[in-house]
This record gives sequence, structure tokens and C-alpha cells, in this order.
Amino acid sequence: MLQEVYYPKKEMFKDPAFKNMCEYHELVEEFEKDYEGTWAKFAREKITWFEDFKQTLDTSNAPFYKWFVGGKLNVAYQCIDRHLENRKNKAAIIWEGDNGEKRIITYLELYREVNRFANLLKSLGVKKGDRVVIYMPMIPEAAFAMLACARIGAIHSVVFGGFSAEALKDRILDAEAKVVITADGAFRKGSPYMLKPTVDIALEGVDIVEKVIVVERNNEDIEWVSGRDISYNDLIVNQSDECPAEIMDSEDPLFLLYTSGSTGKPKGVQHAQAGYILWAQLTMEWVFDIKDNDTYWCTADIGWITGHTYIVYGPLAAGATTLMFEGVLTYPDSGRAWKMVEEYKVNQFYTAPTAIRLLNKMGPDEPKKYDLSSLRILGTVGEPIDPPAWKWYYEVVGGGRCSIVDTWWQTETGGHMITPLPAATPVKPASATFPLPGIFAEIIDETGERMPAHEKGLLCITKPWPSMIRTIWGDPERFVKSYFSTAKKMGEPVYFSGDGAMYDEDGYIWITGRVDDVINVSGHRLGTAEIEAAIKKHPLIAEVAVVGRPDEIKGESVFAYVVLKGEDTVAEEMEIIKEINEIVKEEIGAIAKVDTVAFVPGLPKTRSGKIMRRILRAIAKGEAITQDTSTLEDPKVVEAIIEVVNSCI
Ligand code: 6R9
Repeated sequence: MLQEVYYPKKEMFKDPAFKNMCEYHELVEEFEKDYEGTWAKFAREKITWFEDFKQTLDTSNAPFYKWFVGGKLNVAYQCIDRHLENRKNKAAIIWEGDNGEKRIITYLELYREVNRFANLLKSLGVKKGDRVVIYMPMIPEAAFAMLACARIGAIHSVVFGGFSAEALKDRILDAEAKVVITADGAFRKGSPYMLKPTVDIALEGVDIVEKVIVVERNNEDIEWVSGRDISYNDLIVNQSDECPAEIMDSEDPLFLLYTSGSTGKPKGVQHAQAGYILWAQLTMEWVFDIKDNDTYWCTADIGWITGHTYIVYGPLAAGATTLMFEGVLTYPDSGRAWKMVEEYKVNQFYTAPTAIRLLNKMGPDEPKKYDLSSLRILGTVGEPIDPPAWKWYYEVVGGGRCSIVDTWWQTETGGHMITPLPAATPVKPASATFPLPGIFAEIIDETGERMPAHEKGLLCITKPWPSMIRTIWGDPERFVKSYFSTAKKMGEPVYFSGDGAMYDEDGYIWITGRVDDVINVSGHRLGTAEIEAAIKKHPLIAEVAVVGRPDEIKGESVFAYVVLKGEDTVAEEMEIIKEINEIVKEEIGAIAKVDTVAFVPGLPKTRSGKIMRRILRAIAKGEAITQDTSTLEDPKVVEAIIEVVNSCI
């Protein structure tokens, strides 16, 4: 098949990090020849060290790798203080509220805000190494809170504001958080919504949390628990705006971020200081070609890794102006995003395929009504993008001028891994193209053999990299089992991402999606095991299996096969579906909503009692069953399931 190739428009880039593929290959080779030396060079060039590191990479306790050993730094200093000399009056954060309200925070103001917040945390007894949970809307105080933790060496764990009280509680308990930072609520689509009441429920029966700091954003009535809850607005004014940056070791934990795995509870992915901030900053320069006068906008939520690395840490480490948005891209109409691009003259716009598909569907011609000529780079992240969405993004939003960077990476990788370089890489729509220099991403089989073109294999990273996950908080065994037990290269365990991928004849990488029991709904990672555990709480349900099903807008939707304990009627089924979704909303949050429920007589199981999920996935996708079903305990159950599914679609 002849594939279209799109070449970067060179005139769009003045002084990019990589002008062409030769420069890319040169750096790739430099890393191949001297892996540690090249990383050390970038680390010394990009990070303002308080004390130089002594060893670049320590592999003595693999896969618990250590980077830039012995180095001393502070990530908040890297993101703020070091810019004051040349950029104190530059906008660090431009914030727009749901209702169009605006706030511009310069680097000097950010310095003061973060210092005050850091002093507030200190006054509450928060020390280096303590965990602080941040459950916040998209307001500047959320970024201040993250940076304040970094400044004093506390480990933050941001929990997405859409998670339920139950999900929040699990994360607070797992991290053993001392303080929770939240807001009364915020605004969405013109109306206030609440967060604090969810924190109150989450903290019922929890005694480890000493203080709850509440930022008053929407000024709705909330309950104040005396002795525990304090008003940020009242106390912040009395804090000194000077707070020395704690001297941190390269390998001290910077933050935890919980993400779904294929089994059990969410995992607290632990990132370290130096390696993470180095890669966050470098990828801003390489992939987003960030320049001093740019306005950069990433539409993610700070509750996800994209918000961490590409709204807060990366842009600020690079001294850039980052736009932060409280609202919804389609409110008050489907032109909102483009109106903001026009208004702030946004140069880099970074969003998820699900948002692109929705914006395309709701307002295909809307971008044409605005002046989008400032745009230079369009980014996508979170899930595979389909060629029609890619082309609309390229032609209609980017006017055929802009480079699209389809960035593949994960919570665990800290920053971009496989992506085009905007001024260099010839792009094939919907391919993430090639690994970044320094990143040894390869598609291999379990033994480390490189897969031939057009054959699906395991997407692995075969050398450690600075911004990699360090461990799963409190569960090092699970870390090894989850990431370093599937594939080996030259006999050594390598990092397996959980994704499948394929090379084409030109070596381009095509991500085919998760090969484990993780599904991707609107770019959000959900573990089917977590959803199943929630649904099982329903008293009438005997068994349940959850899989993903292709969805036009969301990429995938949640599909549940449910076996009831007794007989039922259609009316009862309708009621049960409603109840299932209430439970899921309570246990996880509305993002895990079950879109389709198939009431089936049984699940396909092997004789040893294992559910054959591959069969269930194929049925949900409407694919033919290629597996041998004769080994099933009851092969007839498959036909019965297909019949039910056909009737409920
Ligand atoms: C950054 C982020 C990670 C999973 C990952 C993969 C999917 C992310 C992608 C992509 C195809 C891309 N994914 N980017 N799939 N093309 N450009 O999303 O982190 O929430 O941890 O999700 O998302 O399946 O394994 P996270």
C-alpha cells in the first residue's frame, strides 16, 4: 500500500533542535557510541546543579536504576528561580477560567506564590519526603501546590478531580498522605461543581491526614472540619514570599502518580528529581521547538502525567509560557479552543485524539472562523490517532503548514519516547514514527528478537532512561513484575510498556494499543480489573468480565459481560445497568462509565477456570473468533454470548 508522507514545512522553524534527519541520526549514533557520556553532557548543560553528580548511571541494582548519582538540585529552582535573571517579567502561566476570566502570572509572581505556598506547607509541619495529595481543579494554585511541594522536597500525588471519594481514599491511604490540598470546587460549562465534599467523604475514618488546605475558588458553601481544614485564602497572605529551596538528591522521589495496571489496584508510579526534569525540559525543546516568545498550550488535566510534564514541569523548566485552562474545549461552543488559540496567539497546541475527534464532529469548519496562523506545532497524545482525525487536524486546524507530533509515551516513561521531530521527521499520518535520540524503544519478541516489518510485537525500551519510573510506591516487587518480567534482551530483563506495535517497511513505528487488560477510554487509562471489582459489588451479579470496544469518539468504550445470579426480566436488566453505573461512579468515577452491558448465561473459561478474555474482546469488537474454543469448559457458551451481543448492539 502506498502511504502518504508529509514533510515538515522548513520555513515554519527558525532554529529547531533538529533541522533534518541527518542531525537526528547523528545524535542517535552519539548515544549508541557513548550512552552515559551523552546523557551526562545534556544533564550538565540543562540542569542548574547545586552540586555536580558523580556517576551518570548506576545499574548495580537493576532494574532499580539510578541516574546522576550524587547530584544535588531542586526542581522548583530549575523551573523558577534560575529564570528570574532574564525572565522575571515574562508570563510563566497564562490562565483562562471557564467563564473567560484571565490571569497572567509572571515568573517573579510564580516565585512568590510558590514560596508562600511552600512556607504554608512548612508551617503545617510538612517536611522533605512527606506525601501531599493534591485534588484540585485546573486553577493556577494547583501548579503552585505541585511546585511548593517540589521546593520543600515533599512528594506530591495529584489525584484527578474526576475520581470518586473511594478512588481518592485508596490513593491517600496507599501514599500515606499527611496533607490534602483541594478547592471548594470550580466551574465547568458555566456552572459550579464541587470537590471538597468528595474529600470529606474520602477522609471518613482516615486518621493519617492531619490537614486539608482548601483553596476557595467558587465560593460555594462547604463544611469546614475544625482543627483539620484550613482556608488557603486566609492563610496565604501571611506567609513570607521567600523560602529556600531544599537541596535534593537526584534520586529523591519527586512525585507519585497513580495509574491503572492490568491487575489489582492502581499503581503509585514513582518519579525521581533530576532525570525527570531533564527529560521534561529537553523534550519541550526537541519536540515542541519551544522558543522564548512562544505561547504553548496543552489541554490535559494536571491529574494526568501529560499535565504534570507538559503543563507544569516541562514548560516551566524550559522558561516558557504555559497556558492553563479551567474549562471545556467545546463550551460555550465548539469554537472555544480556536478562539483561545487566536486570542493568545498559541504556537504549540497539544491535545488528545478523543478531543480532536469531538471537535471535528461538533464543528468541522469552526477552525476556519478564527485566525490560527500563530500555530506551528500540533501535538497529540494518549491513544492512537486515526488517519481521518489526523488529516482534519493537519489540514483544517494546521492549515497544512503545521507539523503534527504524535507523541507516544506513558505515565511510567515521564516524557515523550516515540514521536516525530517537528522540523525534521517525514511523517506518515497515525504513526508515532521513531524513538527520540537516547531512547532505545524497540519492537521485539519475548526473547529480544527484533520483529520483522508488519508483524506485531512487544513495545519495549531496552536501555534505562533518565525519566523512567523508579518503582511502584511501597511495592518494589510489583514494579519488577509489571515492567521487567515479560521480555528479555541478551538475557537481561527489559522494560515492557504493555503496548503492542509494528514496524513498517521503512522502520516507522505503528502503535497498535495495549496488549494487556488495560483499556483506553478518551485517552484515560482504565484497568478492566478495577472496573470488574466495582461491578462485582452489585448483589445480583455472579460474574463479570470487562473489555474495551471500539468507539468513534472515545477510542474505546467500556463493555461489560455480566452473569446474573438468578433469572431476570428486561425491566430488571435496565435497572441493573443503572445500578452498575452508580457503583462504578462511586468506586472509580464517571470516566469509567459502562457503555454496554451484555447479560450472558456464562463466561468462556478454560478447564482450569481462567476466563478467555481474548474471545470476549473479539466478540465486543465484532471480530471473528480465531482461537480454538474446543479447550473451553463449555464451548457452546461462546455462541450464546455472540447471540446476546448481536441483539444488544
Ligand atoms: C501520556 C499518556 C499510556 C498509554 C500507552 C498507550 C497510550 C499514549 C499514545 C498512545 C498510541 C500515542 N498512548 N500515547 N497510543 N499513540 N501517541 O497517555 O500516559 O495515561 O499512562 O497512558 O496510552 O497505550 O501505553 P498514560
